[in-house]
Amino acid sequence: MGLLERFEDGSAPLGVVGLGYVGLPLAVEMAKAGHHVIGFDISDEKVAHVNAGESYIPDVPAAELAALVKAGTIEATTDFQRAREVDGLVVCVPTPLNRMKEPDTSFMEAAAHSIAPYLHPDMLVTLESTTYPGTTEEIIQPILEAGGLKVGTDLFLAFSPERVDPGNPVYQTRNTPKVVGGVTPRCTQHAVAMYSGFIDHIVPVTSTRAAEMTKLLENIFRCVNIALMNELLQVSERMGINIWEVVDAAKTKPFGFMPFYPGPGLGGHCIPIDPFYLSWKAREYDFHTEFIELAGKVNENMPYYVVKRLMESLNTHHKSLAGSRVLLLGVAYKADIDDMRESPAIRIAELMLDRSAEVLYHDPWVPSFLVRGSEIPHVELTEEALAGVDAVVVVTDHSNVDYHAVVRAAPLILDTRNVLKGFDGSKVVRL
Ligand code: SAJ
Repeated sequence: MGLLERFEDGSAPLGVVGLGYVGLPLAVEMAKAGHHVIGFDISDEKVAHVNAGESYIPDVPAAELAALVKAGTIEATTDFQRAREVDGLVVCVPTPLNRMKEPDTSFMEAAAHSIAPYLHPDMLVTLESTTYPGTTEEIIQPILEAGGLKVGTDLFLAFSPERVDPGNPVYQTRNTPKVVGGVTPRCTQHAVAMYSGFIDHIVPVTSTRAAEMTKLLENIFRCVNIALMNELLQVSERMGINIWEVVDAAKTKPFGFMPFYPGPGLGGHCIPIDPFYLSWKAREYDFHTEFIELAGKVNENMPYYVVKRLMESLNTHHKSLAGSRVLLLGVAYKADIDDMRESPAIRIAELMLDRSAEVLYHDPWVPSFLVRGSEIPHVELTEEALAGVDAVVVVTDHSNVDYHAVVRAAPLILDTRNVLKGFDGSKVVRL
């Protein structure tokens, strides 16, 4: 039976390289559809957790994983030689930026080198890591073909961007449409056949580059629009206009508008990073993606703007930032999650420390907040603690916080998220 048929009837053993917030949910969906799944990771700890049926990804219920492991449909290993046992292999490894804000493709390359020796004829490999157009064919394909297999004839290769939104209560791996683009039409055909077995809606495009660019468009769209709101926030503040009221009014337009909101800066492992994958590659084509660069500049400036507004607010209380005790309320990169990656709270804390403020924090999701290697003291939101600071800065608007208590007890609150909408009065300052 051919590979297409083995994908379609679920008999094809599948593999996932990288058992993180993308890879583990994907492996579970593959197994729930009946495929035998081998999860590959370089982390002994992750492999041990999976084989013990212990989920370390909130979107993967432990009971579900344990049942699949017990049934023998999912197993994990650090032994990449076992890649020879699968017919389809999906690579889901990180694509960060290096210190120079340039793409770091080392994780993808390492994954490709780890599996290349064990590829066999009639096999599909797909890459899901967010990256610049050209990565699949310029970097991954040569590594996979080094052993003599030829993409498009005896090996199939495609790109399919991950669209995992951790914690999203509506959209998970199975019901989020999946874009796939192959090196050749037959590669696309095989990728569509594999993903169709465990994802409801597949969206084929004509090339790997189109698929790579699709993901970048999705996230650059957010980055640029957030930067636009951060710029409009600043001009509105100068004009004495409440931008939050304006956005709420604008979003009553039932067509042709999508609300974004200003904030303290851009956090997370996608939005602040993905755009720079494109702007870096564009230079190879003598093209400067000025929108992206400008958006990056505006967003990167927001922590400085927040500290400026804090200093101005303290001044109205005849206080200087130097020597003040400031409580950061909510430090995760967005509400109701525990992820600190690229959180603007980190930069805000650094800037405050540089200006000799005493920094404290409270975040029900984040038990430890390290800034330049030092622990920022965590305080409980007691009336005494709130009355004992000179200012509170709401950096992230977690829902499980008693904002009424904060407004009652704190002498001054700078709200960077408009979570105190409706709380008026001199001590609440809206960004
Ligand atoms: N932010 C704003 N203003 C906004 C929206 C977000 O300042 O109007 C800030 C957030 O506080 C955060 C950063 O931008 O610091 C990124 O927020 P995000 O809402 O874009 O959330 P992410 O980073 O978790 O983005 C992910 C992305 N998902 C994938 O890449 C698969 C993104 O494409 C999703 O659209 C987004 O989740 C989502 O909608 O939740």
